[in-house]
Amino acid sequence: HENTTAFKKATFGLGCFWACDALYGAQPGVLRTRVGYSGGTKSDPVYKKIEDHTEVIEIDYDPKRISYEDLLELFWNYHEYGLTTIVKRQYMSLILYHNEDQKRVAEISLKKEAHKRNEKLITEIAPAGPFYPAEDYHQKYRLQKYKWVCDEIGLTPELLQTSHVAARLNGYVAGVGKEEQFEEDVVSFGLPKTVADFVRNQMKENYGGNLYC
Ligand code: MHO
Repeated sequence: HENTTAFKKATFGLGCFWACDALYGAQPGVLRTRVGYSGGTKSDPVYKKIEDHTEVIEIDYDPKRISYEDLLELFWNYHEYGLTTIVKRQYMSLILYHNEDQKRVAEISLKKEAHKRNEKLITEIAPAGPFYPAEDYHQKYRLQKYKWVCDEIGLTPELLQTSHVAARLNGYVAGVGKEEQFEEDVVSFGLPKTVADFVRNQMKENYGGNLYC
């Protein structure tokens, strides 16, 4: 419940959601992520029939460790298709706010960013409505490429949407996140050596982030 938990929710669309999942998943202060369809009016969209919805990421975050402003900073800087080119609704630039405070911060942030770039940005800001989780195979897509890793640490389809460990590893394998942070996670999560070695190697290979679809 909004008022009884320290965590807050943020919902963004900034292109293919596989990339968003990896970008946000490994940020300190992010508890969990899941990808899905939102922002439209039709019921029960699916990947093959997304209707008027957009691919979005839903983030549960600890506002004491990462602010909404920080999340927006990442948002502005990681649009695969940029902020000025109109793309289909599936990949549109979209901020879905969960309360008036997020709305206000997002509007200010958009103005600032447009001013900084000296361009009109296509980003839309709207209230968050129903969120439809995407099919299992889209969740933690980067990590699921390595099925043996998911099996090794017991990631069920449900955990792919709820697990903090899954969110972080999905970011790490795409090259997001710092090495020191990863080494701390290896210890605190008790990652098996095979998994830790593999992820460490992926981080090196994708150093700096290999996000896009
Ligand atoms: N070009 C990507 C898009 C995937 S995405 C989840 C593909 O391989 O289908 O929209």
